[in-house]
Amino acid sequence: MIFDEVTSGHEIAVLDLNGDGRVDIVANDNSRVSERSPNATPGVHVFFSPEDPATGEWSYVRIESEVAMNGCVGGDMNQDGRPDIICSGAGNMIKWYENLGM
Ligand SMILES: [Ca+2]
Ligand SMILES: [Ca+2]
Repeated sequence: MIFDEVTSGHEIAVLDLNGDGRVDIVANDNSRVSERSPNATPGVHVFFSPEDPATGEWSYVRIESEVAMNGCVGGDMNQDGRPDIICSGAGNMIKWYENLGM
């Protein structure tokens, strides 16, 4: 298991976000924080693959925590050589997360 704290996982995209040759994982979470689920984790969770994805430690960053997201795809929107993430989510929203490198 890579992670077990996605409240309501919806779709997954895989692409190499940090350019190290290993595909990384973008996981959507379309849960909503409410009285009944105060610990929901809506948004977009990103996992960077370690050298050995089976035994290594994945690094994790949550790039969206405000709104529920349903699906993401990768694509280099601004042609800077780094793949960006485009997601659709709650509130009729389509959002572009620019990959600023790391
Ligand atoms: Ca990678
Ligand atoms: Ca880009």
